[in-house]
Amino acid sequence: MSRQPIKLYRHLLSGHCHRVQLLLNMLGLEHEMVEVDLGAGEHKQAPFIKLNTFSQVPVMDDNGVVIADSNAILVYLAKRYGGQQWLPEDPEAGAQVQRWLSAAAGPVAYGLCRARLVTVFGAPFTPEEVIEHSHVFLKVLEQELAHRPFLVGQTATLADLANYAYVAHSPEGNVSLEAYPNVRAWLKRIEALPGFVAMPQSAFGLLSGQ
Ligand SMILES: N[C@@H](CCC(=O)N[C@@H](CS)C(=O)NCC(=O)O)C(=O)O
Repeated sequence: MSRQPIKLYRHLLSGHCHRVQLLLNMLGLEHEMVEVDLGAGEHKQAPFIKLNTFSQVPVMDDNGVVIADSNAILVYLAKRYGGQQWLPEDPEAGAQVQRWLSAAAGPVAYGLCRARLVTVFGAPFTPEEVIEHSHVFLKVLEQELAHRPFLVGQTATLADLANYAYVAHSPEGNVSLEAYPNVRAWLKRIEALPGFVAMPQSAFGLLSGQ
């Protein structure tokens, strides 16, 4: 049977989905998007729950290999198609990448992601609280990036792709990047990588008046 393009079940404005799109593009893998209508609750219906019991996008289907969870998908794609660059086998470098995947699933999800969910999707989180969490994370990121161009050394890895979207789009959640020059320079370095594709900007938060 001939190979089909990799399917990515996603929402266009989801940073979790965008990180997978980035890697698919950067690896030059043929793929197609399947838009999931979160607003209409499509992810809570039986056909989608069969793909991901957690009822969340993204989900990837690579010719019958179905993987849910953005970071799990990144790991799968890097190991299957990416060689050493994106997820090094070296125990120390690999652990450093994992540290940043955990940051993307932890402080980024509970801070920057939620701050944007409040403004873009009307989610019921307390703005002051999630904005404060966001700045705690950004301060750490700013310090870490004072020492190297990418999160785990001289070249981009999954660590950078997993953290990119919610940092880049933080103004949409009323989180300014003004005080973080190293972070802004890092975003530009990622945007200059071959295969980079942007997530559409939403005119909310600090961008609403522009
Ligand atoms: N840990 C998951 C989180 C994914 C996630 O939060 N997806 C959101 C969109 S950004 C979603 O599907 N939300 C719908 C819901 O939770 O009801 C991952 O990394 O894929």
